[in-house]
Amino acid sequence: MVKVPQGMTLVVGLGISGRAICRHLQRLERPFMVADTRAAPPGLDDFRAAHPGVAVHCGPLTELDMLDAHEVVVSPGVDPASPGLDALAGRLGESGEPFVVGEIALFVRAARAPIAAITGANAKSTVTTLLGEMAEEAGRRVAVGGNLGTPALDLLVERADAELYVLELSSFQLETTPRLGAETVAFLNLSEDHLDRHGDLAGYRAAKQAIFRGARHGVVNAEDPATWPDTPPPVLDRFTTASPAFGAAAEADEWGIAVHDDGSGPRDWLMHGAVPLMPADAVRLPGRHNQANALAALAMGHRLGFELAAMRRVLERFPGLPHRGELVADAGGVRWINDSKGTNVGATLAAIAGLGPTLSGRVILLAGGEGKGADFTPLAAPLARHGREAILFGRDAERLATALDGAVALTRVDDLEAAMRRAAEIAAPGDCVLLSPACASLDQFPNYQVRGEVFRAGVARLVQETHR
Ligand code: UMA
Ligand code: ADP
Repeated sequence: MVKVPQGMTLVVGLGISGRAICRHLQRLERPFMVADTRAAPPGLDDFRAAHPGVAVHCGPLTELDMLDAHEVVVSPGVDPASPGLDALAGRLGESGEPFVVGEIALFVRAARAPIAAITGANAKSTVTTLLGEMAEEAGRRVAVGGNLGTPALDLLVERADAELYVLELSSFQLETTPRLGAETVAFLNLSEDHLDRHGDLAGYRAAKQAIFRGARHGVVNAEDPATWPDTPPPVLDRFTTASPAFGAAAEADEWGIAVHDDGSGPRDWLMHGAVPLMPADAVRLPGRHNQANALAALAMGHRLGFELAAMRRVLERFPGLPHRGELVADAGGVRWINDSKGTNVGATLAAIAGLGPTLSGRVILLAGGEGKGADFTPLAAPLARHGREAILFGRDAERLATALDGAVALTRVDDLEAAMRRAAEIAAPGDCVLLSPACASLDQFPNYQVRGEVFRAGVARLVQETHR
């Protein structure tokens, strides 16, 4: 048994978040040591060089006696219920907070500017980026990060002059944050993801509900009751892709989409209650699901006092993030779309339902990988309506095939490259080849970005071959 010395903070995980936690503790001049469950975590030598004299334990956490530690700060990828940590559940530290916390708990203690935080199963990065750009366009000194980009604790030094923090927060980060106390938060949507960690959808939802703790303003999805708070903040707004309720009919301020005529003819507009904001088709991001994302960002930006004109300019120009519904090629009448970030069923559903109705042909779906225990059957109905074929690869190809059996033609292949070759053979003009795997990539790729890049490179090759 290795004893964590009296009063020392234990940092668990030597990844991006763990290293940011170590840098923060070093700045605070707090003594700490580090544990990683792997025998030889990558980058260990670099870490030792950056933190000489800091003890590092590699191997099972059950080999550590943590009881005399000051507190334990876990990386998001580390389950607080895992062996070695499970016995500490419910125990309080010297500060009165839980003994086991995460990076965001340390961030909340140190941050000196208001926080705007975004969670959901999908669209977090898109809404976080939109709100960050809106803040900049409105002239605010803003720091953007969290689960996306720069770790939250590094923002404290990289943007020490920030007057606003915009954070994307995952369920893993929220689960270990006792009280966020944000100025404004959004819970965008909920669908199955990370069930291998949270057990079931109720467990996943409960972790995300932590975003509302101490919040002064919240934004939720009127069409997705799972996002509604168990304990509502003082002010709550809702967004919907239908007409927003307003006046006496509204339970909360609603942001939605309704037909409006500004003199140039009736068309769909984004609305704040009865107030028209901008034509829906002026939002550069494609599809109804992205208009919902725009409304969530507008509701948060309004609360933060950004002027509408600045927020509109951002929505009119923002082209989207890579690997999220990204048009890679339009060749021979066939569109090739990279939605490699579609790592769960909810995201793939949104992609098929958003794209399907816009096509003269049909969707050829490339899907598969690590399904994280999800139920794939919700994909059957939209594929029956819009699909030409689903080409399946990766570890959970068989489970996908069982769920989609009878809904759409199915082909099983070994990997993404083979899936793309098959798609090129069967695609007809008007079709869309959509990589939206509904699965994590880790069985065959280092991450979803590499999967998306393999797709991009493969499309470029296929397009060149067919036009030679
Ligand atoms: N580790 C252990 N034991 C474990 C699990 C992990 O020792 O049981 C160690 C690993 O060996 C590794 C380190 O901890 O050395 C990795 O930690 P981590 O998995 O927590 O990942 P980080 O590199 O610290 O990155 C994390 C987030 N990753 C996860 O939540 C899985 C990053 O989000 C985030 O950007 C970063 O902190 C900074 O906040 C990525 C992600 O995939 C983008 N997030 C998930 C998602 O978006 O779906 C939630
Ligand atoms: P996150 O950070 O939550 O993973 P991203 O903005 O990176 O979110 O998008 C992830 C996936 O969700 C992409 O595949 C994208 O096409 C899809 N998506 C975007 N908007 C929505 C929405 N409103 N509902 C469901 N899925 C969406």
